Amino acid sequence: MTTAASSSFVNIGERTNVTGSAAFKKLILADDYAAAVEVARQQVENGAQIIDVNMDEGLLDAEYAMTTFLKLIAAEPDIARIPVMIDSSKWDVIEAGLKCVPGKPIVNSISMKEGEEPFLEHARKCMAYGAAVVVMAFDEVGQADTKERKIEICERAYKLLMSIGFPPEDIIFDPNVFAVATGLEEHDNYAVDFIEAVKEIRRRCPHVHFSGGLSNLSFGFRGNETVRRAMHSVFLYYAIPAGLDMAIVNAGQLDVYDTIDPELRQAVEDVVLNRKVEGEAESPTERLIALAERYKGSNPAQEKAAEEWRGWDVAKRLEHALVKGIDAYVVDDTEEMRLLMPRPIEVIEGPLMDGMNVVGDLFGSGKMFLPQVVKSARVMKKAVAHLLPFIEASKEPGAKGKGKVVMATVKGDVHDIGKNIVGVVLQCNGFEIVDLGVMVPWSKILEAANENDADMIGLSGLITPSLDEMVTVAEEMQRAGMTMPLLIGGATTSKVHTALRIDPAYQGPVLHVLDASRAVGVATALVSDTGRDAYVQGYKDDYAHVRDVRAGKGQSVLHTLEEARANYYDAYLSDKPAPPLQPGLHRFDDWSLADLRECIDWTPFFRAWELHGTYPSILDDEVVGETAQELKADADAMLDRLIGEKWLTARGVCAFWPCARDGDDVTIHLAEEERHVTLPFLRQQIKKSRDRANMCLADFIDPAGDWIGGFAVGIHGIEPHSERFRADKDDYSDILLKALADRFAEAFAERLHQHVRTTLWGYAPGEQLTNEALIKEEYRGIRPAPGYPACPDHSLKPILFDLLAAEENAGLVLTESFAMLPTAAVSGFYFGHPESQYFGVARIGSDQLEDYARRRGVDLETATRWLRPNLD
Ligand code: B12
Repeated sequence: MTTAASSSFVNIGERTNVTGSAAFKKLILADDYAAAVEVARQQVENGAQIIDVNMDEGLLDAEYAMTTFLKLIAAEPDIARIPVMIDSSKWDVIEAGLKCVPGKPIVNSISMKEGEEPFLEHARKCMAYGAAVVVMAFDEVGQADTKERKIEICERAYKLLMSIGFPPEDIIFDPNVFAVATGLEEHDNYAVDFIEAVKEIRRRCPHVHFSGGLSNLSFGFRGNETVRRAMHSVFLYYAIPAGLDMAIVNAGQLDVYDTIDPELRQAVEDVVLNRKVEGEAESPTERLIALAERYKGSNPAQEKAAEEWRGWDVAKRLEHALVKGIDAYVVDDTEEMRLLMPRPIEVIEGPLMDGMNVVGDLFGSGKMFLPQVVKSARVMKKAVAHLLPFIEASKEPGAKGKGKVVMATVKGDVHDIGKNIVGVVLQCNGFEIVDLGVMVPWSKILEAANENDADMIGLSGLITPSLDEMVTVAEEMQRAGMTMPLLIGGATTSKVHTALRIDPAYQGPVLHVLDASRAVGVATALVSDTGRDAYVQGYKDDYAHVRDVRAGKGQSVLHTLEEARANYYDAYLSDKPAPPLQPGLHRFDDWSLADLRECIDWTPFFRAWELHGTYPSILDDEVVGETAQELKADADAMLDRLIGEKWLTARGVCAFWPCARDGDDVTIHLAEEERHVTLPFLRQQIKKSRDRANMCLADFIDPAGDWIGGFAVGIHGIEPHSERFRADKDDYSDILLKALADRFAEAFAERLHQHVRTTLWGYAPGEQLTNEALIKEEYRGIRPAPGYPACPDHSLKPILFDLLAAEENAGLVLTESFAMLPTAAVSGFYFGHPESQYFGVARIGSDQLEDYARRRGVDLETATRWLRPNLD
């Protein structure tokens, strides 16, 4: 930038952040700290003047990762010369980090989100460590969006900090950079609000500094780098003179203000400064959106390459189409190739397989990502479909694959995204897949494996009851004297469960496979003539080792149920929510999909496609960013269509009931029906360190009388579209649609909960949260779902469904394993007490098992089956 003020402006390096950089996360997860230190070094070499370190990732011991990394960079003089920003949403991690930074650290961040006391307690600790702090403009009500709220919160925080003697020069306010030009008028003034608030806060709060996350601003223009860069530069051009003195930014992604195309610069300035031109019909946002089209993908080199490949020879064109996932010309090219080859089968075995081998190699070496591979599969399938009639007509045997895999989601379970992804990836690598679909009983799986002379069986399952069903399949394979390998996959499956329960049930090879990328290596090894036995033995040994370790390892120590109950969570019951404003049952037959689109949590969507990172920063990630942008663009295009053409219907129901806690049960009183319904909950029994309670959801309910709610939502209508895509050999669109339906289900649950808090139950009428805050669940009350860790027993669903008449009111049904149909569905309970929180029940003792069986009125065997995951 060319501005006088920019010389004192501080860039905060953002690449040593596991939530923002997939590459860094990969290194940390792989324990490759030496390479991770190099990332920090590169940041410094590229001009970062502070480096932000964040280790908030579910799979990591964040405290360990933070301290290990900080100690390592402290030992590198060229890195240690610049300050470190310890970035975490968990105070324990921040504090652990503070202990290992030799120089002056910066804590990112503290806020008044949970009130003044925790805020001041954290501030005092930072002061004791001599740390500077980033103070977010966030209070008990929510994140500040207007100029007034930003000023009010920052001034209040400043006064509080001054009252404890906090050095003002160690305060860095982050008044929240939000997206502008989103199409919503209320967002138009966000940048002006930020800039003006900074000016005013600087006046009212002497000596403080200001920071902000720049990429949020241009969020609406994801995928359009030119416009995003221009927006960042223009924003800084005005915000720096106002007082912004640092920002989390990729310095390489800023343009020099004077070199921005003047027409674009003018349009961006009008947006950033919210300058409406008198007499102009178009708003600044509309003008920028129209102009932005011109810069979309405006990469001259790419455009030239796009034309060039059509001139290559046909084998090369086929390879290119496969690698790039372009299906526009594949039938013509395949036909051209067929005419050149003596036999149609050779087109598959020759150029098409060669192209897919390139795809397989690129995927295997991490240079291609799952969405691209699934697109490649679509191209391959279309080419093969074109050739099949010719192959059949010539009465030749089909192409010889690497091996045949029978795949199925087990009985009672309805999820198939994971299975379908694995199937596609294996097909791309030359395997033939016999896909039996979902809810497949063991007998059908065994039958299909025998009939097709399969090389292996692959089982998938998402919810814990499926784990038992997998054991049944293994037992039946053993009984039938089969020897073929059994692959196990799906969200709740694990190496430990496979070792403890499935492997012992079957003498043939049993292999737990974590994800689609690994499935190829495993399947290939299983069909190899040479390495197979040693490979399988490796797994058998590994599982035996897991069993030995388990046997030798003392289990976590449990309280007796009585002791655990005595250590219950003592919620302050006077704070219980008032009775609902609109009690009774509420039915929603067609919730607006456009509304739900607004509150989609995109991070799990990317994870489903094996693109790891947090949305929206994943779009800018240096490794997967481009793929993520393409995937998001495809998702947006499908959303436009499916909303415009009304493919899906969001149906839901919720209700509130008077109730009381009775031990670990919550008893619902249905006065009109003159009956009681009992909701039995489970209590944590593991002995805790410090004075932590042994929680049970019933603890958040008043024995003297209270209220509880329930809900069930589902997304209907996917089938005809899914079938259409499959008939068109388009797995990519099929998986995309299913993943979007899941996002809608989750968004519906979130949106309905919000409606409940603000309106129906109405205990939080003034709640105003951004979508980000909603996703982070920064609200009062919880909605635990049967199957989630606080409420792990899926068998509560029939009770909930009965209370809600969920089939009649929302068209939802349960399978024998308590999975819900349609698949994209969520159900759960509402707890409104301000202290209600999520937790994991974890392992329970046999005393609680017996007690639970008694409370449910079932025999011990049934209760054991329901609670098995909490008994091991
Ligand atoms: C997204 C999600 C959903 C989506 C739908 C998921 C779907 N269609 O698969 C929605 C919002 C609809 C949903 C609903 C529910 N969910 Co949910 N959900 C998740 C979440 C966050 C991610 C799952 C996912 O989509 N992963 C991406 C896909 C691609 O991965 P995948 O299926 O695991 O497949 C990969 C691998 O496992 C492997 N693989 C899979 N199959 C196979 C097969 C073979 C042969 C091989 C080799 C490999 C392989 O390769 C795949 C690709 O890499 C998980 C938590 C988590 N982090 O896993 C909870 C989770 C799975 N859900 C859970 C629960 C409880 C539910 C509900 C029952 C809650 C409720 N009461 O409403 C419902 C059930 C819905 C129903 N219809 O019955 C629990 C299950 C635990 C349990 N105790 O059973 C989890 C683990 C959350 C938790 N921590 O408690 N959920």
